Amino acid sequence: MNYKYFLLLFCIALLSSCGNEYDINEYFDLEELPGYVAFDAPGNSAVLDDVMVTEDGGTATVTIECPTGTLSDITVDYDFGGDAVFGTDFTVAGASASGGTITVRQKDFDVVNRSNADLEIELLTDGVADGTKTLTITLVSASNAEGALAVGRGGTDYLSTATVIIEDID
Ligand SMILES: [Ca+2]
Repeated sequence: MNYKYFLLLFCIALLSSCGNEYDINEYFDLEELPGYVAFDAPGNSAVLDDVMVTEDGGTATVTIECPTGTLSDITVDYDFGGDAVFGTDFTVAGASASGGTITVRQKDFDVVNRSNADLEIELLTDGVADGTKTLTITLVSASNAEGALAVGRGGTDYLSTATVIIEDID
């Protein structure tokens, strides 16, 4: 017998000992990351700067993202707040005075692979000197085919509200 034979036996014994007895859960506390949707802030900031626009500025855009990724499209409900009036100071396609719904599609990725959707706010001029108006958009709920997702970063209040300041031009 030569040593290669023993080496081979040794390797087989070693490999078979690896088997399925190794249970990763004994070594790591594995927990599924809770999914959430939140407004996208530049960089990794947890604070979203107010979006400053004038009433003749055309369109303001805020982005809603799902950094945790999603296996199916996410339906996101949002509410409007502030003293900006829907239909007078701004409008959003498909929305009503209280708010609306936007879909974060599973297949729409940005460069860092986060599913995201742009919410476009059309600004309206009114020909009236009515001062600066504030519009807040607050994420209320989100769900995909797998179930409910949290809103705000990691389910907190961070990045759950976007504020648009609409300056008067009259
Ligand atoms: Ca005005």
